[in-house]
Amino acid sequence: MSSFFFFNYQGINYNPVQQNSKLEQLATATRDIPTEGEGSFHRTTFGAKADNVEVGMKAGRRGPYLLSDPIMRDKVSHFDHERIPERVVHARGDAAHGFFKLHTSLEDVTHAKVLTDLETEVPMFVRFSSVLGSAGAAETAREVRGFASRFYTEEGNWDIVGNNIPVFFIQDGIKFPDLIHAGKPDPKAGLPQAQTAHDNFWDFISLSEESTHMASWALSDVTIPRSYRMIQGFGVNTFVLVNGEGKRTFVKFHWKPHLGKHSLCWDEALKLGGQDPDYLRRDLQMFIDAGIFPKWELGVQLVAEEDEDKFSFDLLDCTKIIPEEEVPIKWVGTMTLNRTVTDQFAENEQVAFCTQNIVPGIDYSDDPMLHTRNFSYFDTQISRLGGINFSQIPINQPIPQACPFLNTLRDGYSSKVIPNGPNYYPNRFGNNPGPASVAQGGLHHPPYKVGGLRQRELGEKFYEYYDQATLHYNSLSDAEKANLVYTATFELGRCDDRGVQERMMDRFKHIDYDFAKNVAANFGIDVGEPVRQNHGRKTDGENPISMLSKHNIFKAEGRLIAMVAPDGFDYQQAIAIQKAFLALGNIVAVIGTRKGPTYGKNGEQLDTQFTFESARSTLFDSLVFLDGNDQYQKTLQLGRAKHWCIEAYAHFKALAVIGSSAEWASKLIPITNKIDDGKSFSVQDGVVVAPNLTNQDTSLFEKLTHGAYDAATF
Ligand code: HDD
Repeated sequence: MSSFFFFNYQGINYNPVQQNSKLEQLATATRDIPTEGEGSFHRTTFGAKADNVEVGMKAGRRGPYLLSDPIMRDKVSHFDHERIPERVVHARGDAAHGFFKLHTSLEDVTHAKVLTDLETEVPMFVRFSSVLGSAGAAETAREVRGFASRFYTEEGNWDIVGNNIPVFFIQDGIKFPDLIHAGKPDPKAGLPQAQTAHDNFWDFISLSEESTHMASWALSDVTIPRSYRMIQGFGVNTFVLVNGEGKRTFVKFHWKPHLGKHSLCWDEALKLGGQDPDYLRRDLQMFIDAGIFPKWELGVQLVAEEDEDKFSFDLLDCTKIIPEEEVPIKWVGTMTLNRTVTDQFAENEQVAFCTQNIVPGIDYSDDPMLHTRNFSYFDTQISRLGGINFSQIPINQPIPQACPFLNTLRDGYSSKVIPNGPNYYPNRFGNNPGPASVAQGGLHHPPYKVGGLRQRELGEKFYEYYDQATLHYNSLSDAEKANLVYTATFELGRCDDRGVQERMMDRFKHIDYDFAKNVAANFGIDVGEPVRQNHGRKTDGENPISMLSKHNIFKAEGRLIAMVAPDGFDYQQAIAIQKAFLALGNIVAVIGTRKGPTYGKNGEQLDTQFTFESARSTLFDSLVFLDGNDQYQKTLQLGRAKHWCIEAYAHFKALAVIGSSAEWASKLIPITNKIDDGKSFSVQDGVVVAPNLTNQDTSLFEKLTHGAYDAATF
């Protein structure tokens, strides 16, 4: 068990993961470092055992260093070259292994095995990331999130390199360098880090009408996710599926988290940035290593080739979604992440996702972003990973049993294979690595009509920028709309250029007049008259478009629970609650006044993982204040303990206050500790209040945990 997490999990055993073909291949590249015995000597990179790795060779005991010392040179020189360029975007990320299991075949629209074979578990590697921050940036900064997934299929590697937002800022990838330059730190000042809250970024957005829709997402709560286990993923670009007859069908890919989508409060995100800059990485690893595996459903939206033009927007324009009410999502399979990486550099850093990586049965559409991306991802790896042979790095190799090395591509920096066979085709040797027909499983690009004048242009429908921005705004809940105003006020409040602010208010006016007025009021800007009377489609009723709405599912599952148990707590109750939460698939941390033992009211002992000082309420999804004796209650009078309760309540956490803690809490937060006669507990404003709870029946605690989560749903 690694010690990099907050604590060792109580009651949950590390769940060893089944092997799969990709993990087997990675195992052959893994070098275990023996801890003792003959093999534990340090060897130089040329294989010799070093006689000393702590003191170098000198001319005389106190004399100058000798350059002839091979051990020092080997060690220091390797160290000098340890760093490689970080990704130009998405530098900060975390990754995990897993597998995909299809449950609904798409055989009518594709012959890709991964989308038609219901039996095979396909190995996967997924990397979550933030976009602008450098490799060490705080993870709770407000950022768009990357969701890059690789399927190691028997027909080759297939990558969906997506984000947690279904659209993008720009329509043509040729603008990407400008977008990113505007978002990254200013070249003179070198700041700010991992933020869009500055003049350059909003300057670019305010001058790029097409960005308006994505800006409405970037300002929404999805940019401060609670966990990578709780984000959606979108392929963003339109791809094409191809069936055995060569028929083409447009497709958008979706990932939906089983745990629901869940965001932090802004105040939490700000605090966590300091309290635990690795919050999301730690969360992902902690839960996977605890055997509580995150899962996502893969969904597709399919549009027949002949229906391409029936929409008010262009299917090739990645600043637009296909609304679900027009094309429902078909859910076809489940991805489970069940193993963390062995080495961050070898796997997380060296994985080279490329949008161009497709398998037979999948093809590209003419989305202009996709085409530039197909160029860029491959291109960037050549400098980032030191040459053209990056596909030979273990994490990037296709599964060797199914996809053996067989081509005439040769040489280049750091080739890791010894090719034994002809290096040209066709050849006279009879072992030609030749092309495969469709029947033999070859990549198939069926013909379709392209044409027109050569020009630097976009499709006509690309030039409508606002309808879907309004659609997105309309589908937000009232709380989300209010947050949008706060966020826009924060982001533009960090801009000093009045022109930038004024232009953004104009953009906002195209999204929604009231929204623009509410933000503009915080800047003393008069937004004037509405721009359009009937702008954008409205959604009827309660968020009918699930892709857009937040769908906050608070479940007592996959959560981190703080159980407050300083000396004098009710031990029986603590154990029952802990069991109930663990059985539902949560991790429970014990909070006391000292790290180490904490003692129940009858002297029973539990180990704490945190004290009120070593953590804050922000780290947890839910807090339980137990019943306890006078000593326990005395501890709760500490300012810090009260702060935990008040802060958690302010952040809309699911809380439970039991026995004597109910009265204590009723003086801190707006709840009453009186409940109806005959009731075990009441749920008030997301807080389970149980002043008379003596029953240690586990099922009651299970109900209690659910009660708090049900009540916290808004
Ligand atoms: Fe990109 C990385 C997602 C447009 C150029 N991008 C990168 C990653 C994700 C995305 C998730 C991280 C991959 C990883 O974890 O290693 N990018 C997107 C999405 C886009 C998008 C959803 C819009 C549809 N990107 C985009 C354009 C370009 C790039 C238009 C260039 C023209 N992106 C890159 C890159 C990166 C990258 C420079 C940096 C590191 C890498 O590729 O491997 O090539």
